Amino acid sequence: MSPDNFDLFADVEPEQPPRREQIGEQSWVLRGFALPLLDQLLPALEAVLAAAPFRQMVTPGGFTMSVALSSCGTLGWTTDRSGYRYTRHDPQTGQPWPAMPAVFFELAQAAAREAGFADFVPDSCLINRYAPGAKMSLHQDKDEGSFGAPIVSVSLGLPAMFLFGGFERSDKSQRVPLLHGDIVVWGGVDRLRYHGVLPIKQGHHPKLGEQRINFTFRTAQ
Ligand code: MD3
Ligand code: FE
Repeated sequence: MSPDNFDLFADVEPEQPPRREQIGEQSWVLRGFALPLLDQLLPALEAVLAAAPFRQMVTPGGFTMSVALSSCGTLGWTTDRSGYRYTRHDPQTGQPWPAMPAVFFELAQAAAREAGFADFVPDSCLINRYAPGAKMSLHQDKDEGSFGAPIVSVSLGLPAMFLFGGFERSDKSQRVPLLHGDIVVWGGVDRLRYHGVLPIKQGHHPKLGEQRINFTFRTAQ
């Protein structure tokens, strides 16, 4: 009997699943990457929301989005009957969007680096709030001034099924479950792929309650 036969686990899965999953040529899921900073992220989020509360916005087509939005950073994404755009001021308060908390910026930059994008400098963080039933239909993100920078997305609270499509709306999409603390980084050739979120299922998250919150960091300008 060779010593190899004593390696009982030679052909089974390792105990820990890979922490970094590739979902596209230049797209990565970093499982649990936000968890070490959670106790700093949540108070910073509360402070942003005190100045710029969640609100539901209307699309150019006249539909009220099921997802409620806020923003921080120099530029915030907004929509109304006249179109989608980035603004320097919160249209609801007339005030500049709250500054991006340093811990948000550091986390987004570290995640981008982990996925191979050095020196990501986001100037915008869109904050999406999904109650159970809320969804985001397949779309492309193309309101940004340049597509050279990646996008970093942080998932908190209730789980979501993310849809990662192709370059045409009709292309088949892959389903990627996103859990509390997961970060996804998209860039390069994947930057203009269609994507969306299936309706969030009812549930209770011990830290976030009955909601999913997603931060989307972008270089908008
Ligand atoms: C994939 N938000 O706000 S994460 C959005 O979970 C948005 O709230 C979703 O799509 C959410 O626009 C998905 C972000 C995301 C952003 C840009 C992408 C995923 C992307 C660009 C290309 C491919
Ligand atoms: Fe998007």
